[in-house]
Amino acid sequence: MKTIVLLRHGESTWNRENRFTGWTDVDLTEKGVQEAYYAGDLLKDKGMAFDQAYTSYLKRAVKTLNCVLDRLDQDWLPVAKSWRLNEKHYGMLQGLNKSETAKKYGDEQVLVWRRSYDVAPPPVAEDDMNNPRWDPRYREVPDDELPRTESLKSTIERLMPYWEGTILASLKTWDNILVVAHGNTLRGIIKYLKHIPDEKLLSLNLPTAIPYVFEFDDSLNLQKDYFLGDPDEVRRRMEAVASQGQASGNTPAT
Ligand code: DG2
Repeated sequence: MKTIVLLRHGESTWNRENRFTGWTDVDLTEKGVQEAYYAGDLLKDKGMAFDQAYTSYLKRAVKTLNCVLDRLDQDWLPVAKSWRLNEKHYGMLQGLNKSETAKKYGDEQVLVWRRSYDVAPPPVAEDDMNNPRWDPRYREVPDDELPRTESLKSTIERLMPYWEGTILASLKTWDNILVVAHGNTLRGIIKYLKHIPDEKLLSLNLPTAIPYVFEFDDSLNLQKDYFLGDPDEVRRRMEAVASQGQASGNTPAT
C-alpha cells in the first residue's frame, strides 16, 4: 500500500483575523502551532512515517510541516519546496477582511471570488509591493508565469506540472508522502484524486491541520480516503471555513 497525506497548515494570523491571505507570507498563530503539533500526534498515533515531504514557499505551511516532523521524530526527512504549492493568489483582495468584503460586495460576490472555479478576483497592480514580481524568492520563476491574481482553475493549472511530474511521480519510488499546503491548492489536488467535477468543488472546505489520508494500491489506484481525528471536529472546522466569507461571519480578532 502507498499513502499520500494532505495537510492544510495550522491557523495563521490572517486566518484568525479572517483576512484573504493568498501569497502574503503570514505566520502561524500560537493556536496554529498547537494544531500543527496535534496533526503530528494524530499521524504518530496512526503509526505513520514518511519517505518524502513537499510544501510551499510560504512560512505557515513550512512551519506546520516542521512541527509535524518534530512530533514524528523525522526532522531529517527530505523536504522539497515549490512556489507551485503556494495558496491561490487572491489579487487585490489580499489583506481585506472576508466578512467586511461580503458586507461591501455581497455574500454572493465573495462566494464567487472564493469558490467559483474560473473567476479570479481583481489583480494586484504592477507597482504594488504585493505583486510577486518584487519578491526575491520567485526570482527563478518566469515573469509571465507569476500570477497577479488567480481563479481556482489557474491555480490548478500552475500546480499540476509539479503534482504530476514531481509529487505523484515520486510515489513510484516512495510509499509514504506528506504534502503540507493550503486550502485551495489542496482542493485542486483532491479534485484530481477524486475526480470531482468543477461545480461540486464549491462545497469542499478544508479544515486547518487535519491530516487527510489517501491510500493507493501498488498500481497507484486510489483505494480509500479519510480524515484522521474526531469526525465531529472535522465537520465543525469545515463549516467554520465555509462561513468565513459571509457578511454575518467572523469579524477581525483584536
Ligand atoms: C486562505 C484560504 O488560504 O481562504 O488565502 O485566505 O489555506 O493559506 O489559509 P490558506 C486564504 P479561502 O479560499 O477559504 O477563503
